[in-house]
Amino acid sequence: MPECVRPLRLLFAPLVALATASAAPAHAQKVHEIRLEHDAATHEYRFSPATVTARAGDVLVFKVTGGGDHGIVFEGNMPPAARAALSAAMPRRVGDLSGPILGPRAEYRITLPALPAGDYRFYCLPHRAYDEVGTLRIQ
Ligand SMILES: [Cu+2]
Repeated sequence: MPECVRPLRLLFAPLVALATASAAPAHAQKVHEIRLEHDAATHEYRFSPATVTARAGDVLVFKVTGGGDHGIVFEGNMPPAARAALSAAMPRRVGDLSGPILGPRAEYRITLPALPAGDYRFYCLPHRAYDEVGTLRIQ
């Protein structure tokens, strides 16, 4: 290597390393599928899985697989900043922390904002009385 190139390489190597590090996500984005199901035999409505462990940047994909219309509402017992961030991340909201009514085979995606670690409970509005509830666990 020519002598004049070497100092330049020494100068740029840390910069390249820095740029590469900041471009790489801290954690690969994960997609979590949550089905909204109805069991005709037992008359149960449920989220499956009922508990999802996720992190900021992950995507929750709610998929209606049966039981008519569903809708996702998060319970509001969380710090105001978390409440505002989660609400803002919910597309086509009809109210605070309240998603739209989802018809048969509908999908609803939420890309998670940064939230304090803990459990965030949610329920299905039309099937609240049937105990269709779930938990988002933030690590
Ligand atoms: Cu439901």
